[in-house]
Amino acid sequence: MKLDELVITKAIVEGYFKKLMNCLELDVAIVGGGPSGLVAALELAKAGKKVALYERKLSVGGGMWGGGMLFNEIVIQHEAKEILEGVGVNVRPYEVEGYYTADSVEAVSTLTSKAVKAGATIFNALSVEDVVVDDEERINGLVVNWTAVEMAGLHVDPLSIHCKYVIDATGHDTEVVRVVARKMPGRLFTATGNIEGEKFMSPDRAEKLTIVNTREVFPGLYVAGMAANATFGGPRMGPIFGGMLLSGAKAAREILSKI
Ligand code: 48H
Ligand code: FE2
Repeated sequence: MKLDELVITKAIVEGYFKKLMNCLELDVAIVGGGPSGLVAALELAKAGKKVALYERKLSVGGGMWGGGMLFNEIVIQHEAKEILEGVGVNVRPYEVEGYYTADSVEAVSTLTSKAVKAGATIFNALSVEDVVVDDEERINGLVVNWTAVEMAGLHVDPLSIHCKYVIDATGHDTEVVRVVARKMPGRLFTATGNIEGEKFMSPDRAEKLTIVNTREVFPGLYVAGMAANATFGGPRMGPIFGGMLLSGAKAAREILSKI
């Protein structure tokens, strides 16, 4: 066959346009495609909800690709084993009981593939820069722009989407919550009403607190993963990823109980 560059161009533009139009009104919008965001997307899509995930970078996976200090292995604890095994990741028991390891590239790629096949739409290279708030001051949408626009520092206005719930899964920087805290100071469901900030490394406490801290932080906005600890003042845990996976699953479960 003779290939035609205009057919190729039209196929791409039309395909993307359909995805975009189909995702203007969502059940759940997830910001950040690290381990917590990917698991949340997977679980919500499996439950039949309309879910899209927005990721600033070209690739999803966040901090999981590099394992610990670029050694591309992750550690997970017993409680999270089922999440990775459930999607078919090879999880290997370590010699100390309760600890498991997995290849980080296999974990990211498999979770991503399963989330997409379950029906989640992933928009990469898009950055979330703000939220939409309704008349009752409940978050009901996101404001998004191309990452390329953000990086170039261009003054280009963004576009918006609507959703019933937002999950901030943006990691250490807890970016969506940060916008809300800046625009509505003192209104978060934290002890001070503001972002408490991440604390020093303490894996055992951190992993447990990640789950406790996975909750609604402002009407319509949940936090998951590292963003949950940064928002509610939990410690960091280093390269153990069970808490991130379990947190994404909890955020999905809690939202599913409401919609
Ligand atoms: C679109 C955005 C935006 C934005 C950020 O950091 P992540 O991997 O997030 P988690 O919480 O799922 O996992 C945390 C884990 O990777 C980690 O760092 C751990 C366990 N650390 C322990 C320690 O002690 O350090 O992924 C967040 C993703 C990234 O891909 C960002 O690019 C993306 O969110 N992101 N996407 N719009 N405004 N902000
Ligand atoms: Fe980290």
